[in-house]
Amino acid sequence: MVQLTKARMLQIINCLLQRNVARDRTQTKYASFSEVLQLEEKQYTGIVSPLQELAKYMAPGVNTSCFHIFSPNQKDIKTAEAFFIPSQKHIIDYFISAVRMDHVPQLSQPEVCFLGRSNVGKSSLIKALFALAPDIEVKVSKHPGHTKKMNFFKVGKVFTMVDMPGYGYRAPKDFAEMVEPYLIQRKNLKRIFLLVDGIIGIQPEDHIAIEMLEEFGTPYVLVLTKIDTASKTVMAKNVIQIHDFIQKNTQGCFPQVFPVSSVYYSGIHMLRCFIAHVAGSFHLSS
Ligand SMILES: Nc1nc2c(ncn2[C@@H]2O[C@H](COP(=O)(O)OP(=O)(O)OP(=O)(O)O)[C@@H](O)[C@H]2O)c(=O)[nH]1
Ligand SMILES: [Mg+2]
Repeated sequence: MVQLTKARMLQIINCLLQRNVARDRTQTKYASFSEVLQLEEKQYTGIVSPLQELAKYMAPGVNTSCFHIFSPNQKDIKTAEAFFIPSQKHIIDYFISAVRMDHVPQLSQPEVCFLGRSNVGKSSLIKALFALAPDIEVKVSKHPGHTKKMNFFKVGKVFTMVDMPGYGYRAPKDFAEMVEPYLIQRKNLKRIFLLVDGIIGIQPEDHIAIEMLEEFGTPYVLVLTKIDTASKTVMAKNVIQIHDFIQKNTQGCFPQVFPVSSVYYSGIHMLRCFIAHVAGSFHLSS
């Protein structure tokens, strides 16, 4: 196991957990799972399992059973992380961009895609998931409507991840013509990750997207983004409301949400493990 110096440990803690320090995102450091394992329990939980961290801010008696549906152990998380580390034999790279389904080559490897309102944090999330492959360029912008095409990234021969253009404000005009055929026809699409802003919750445009996914029948999962921008109490309330919504109104949605911060990498190790799992890359040992 990698031994951390005290200075490096402090740097990780500062970068990942302090919300009140002036932020210089270019200097936020990613901590590998081996490094996170050496942090104190509270810090470990905050980074690896934001849901469990938020459970502490909920009233006694709130049903948190759906927080443990996907509950990998440390060995599983470590195994999943290895898929996101590039090597000569396991090349992780941008593959192709497409604006039409017929521009996308058929691939046999499983695929997952990231969908959501413009500016919700799709590209940032993919960039954070690829933190161990820093040569990959994933373009992020503070201006909504930045990603205009479906951008495919190959994770070796194991699976592919697709960054979608956003819907809603400043969406590409041909969003529906581009994205709907992909969602309906793509045979190797294993899971849709629908990103919802963790602070403002499910918006009217997201309800339309959820209705559409329910109709298409492809399994999907909600990822709550930007959790670093609100207090834990606000996030805890939102998580309860969203779980309640999923339980009452959806069939195809995974009953557990994945809260993430792409700035502080909270929830990223867990989400990698879920992606590798739904792509069929490995079986959980737990
Ligand atoms: N604080 C914080 N900001 C974030 C996070 N994720 C993304 N952002 C910011 O949100 C803005 C939009 O991020 P993008 O990743 O480009 O959003 P997108 O969903 O890909 O947007 P489109 O391509 O326009 O659909 C950028 O300014 C990001 O820095 C996060 O976890 N925390
Ligand atoms: Mg984008």
